Amino acid sequence: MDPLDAAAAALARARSVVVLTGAGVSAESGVPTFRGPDGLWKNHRPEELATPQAFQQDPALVWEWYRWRQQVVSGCGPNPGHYALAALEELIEHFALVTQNVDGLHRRAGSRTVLELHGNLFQARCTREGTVRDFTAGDALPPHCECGAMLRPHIVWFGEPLDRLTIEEAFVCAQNADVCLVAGTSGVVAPASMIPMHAASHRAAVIEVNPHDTPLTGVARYALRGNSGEVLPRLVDEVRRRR
Ligand code: BV8
Repeated sequence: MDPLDAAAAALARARSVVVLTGAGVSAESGVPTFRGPDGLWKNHRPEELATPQAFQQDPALVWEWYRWRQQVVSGCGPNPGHYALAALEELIEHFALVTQNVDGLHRRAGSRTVLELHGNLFQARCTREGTVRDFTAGDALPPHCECGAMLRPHIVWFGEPLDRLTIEEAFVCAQNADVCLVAGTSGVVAPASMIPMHAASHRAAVIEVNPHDTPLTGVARYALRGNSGEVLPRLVDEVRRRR
């Protein structure tokens, strides 16, 4: 059986599905990935920008990078891959979409149960009170909270822990999943990359959607090689046909 048909059959039988997405799902929306040929990190090393130390050292530089990323993402919209995942959620009894992406495109495409492991580009957090608010960076960088303390991007940087409740919920979903659908991630960042392993170790069938092999390909029962904007709509159409 064609791997996509077999993967669709597994999804059609599933009562519980967990999805893990990475930057590749937003690539066809025009949002640069992190580690691809035109990746975000190409111009900057992660240590320069996505760490608490970088923010401590030069908060204005870090905010300039995030303001640029906010501007890039504001000019982008969900692509057919995002919409396919929102449609899949309506077909599955227990469904959770766990994303490493901070661009907010899954919710804009209509996905409802979205766990944002690494935060959200359009939110900021007070460095003193910890309060989180929707925030679009303007000219005055770094921005400050009403309390006078500096605001930081509400993003999980390297070396920082993820929100405990969010990552715990993601692992519970993985533990209970019949199928784990992984799309658009290089699988190099932990603990997100451990979610498909956790699902597989609790009997889930793993489906990987990516143009290339990744460190997660080893746990995938079905490896669907291609762009998520093309593969995911075909996959969900097949699931719908079998339902
Ligand atoms: C933590 C925020 C603990 C920034 C990000 C050594 C070994 C293992 C782990 C570690 C280690 N040393 C340190 C660690 C831990 C570290 C880590 O994993 N490092 C890696 C780099 C080795 N992790 C952490 O630090 C995490 N925290 O562990 O805390 C702790 C506990 C208690 C107390 C203190 C600490 C925090 C991780 C979060 C880091 N923040 N982003 C920002 O976004 O501004 S990670 C960053 O990478 C992004 O969030 C991104 O989402 C994430 C993963 O990248 P991908 O999404 O996979 O994107 P990438 O470009 O890499 O790949 C794209 C893929 O898409 C490719 O495969 C490509 O083929 C594919 N693709 C391209 N086009 C398409 C496509 N697929 C489909 N369709 C297409 N069209």
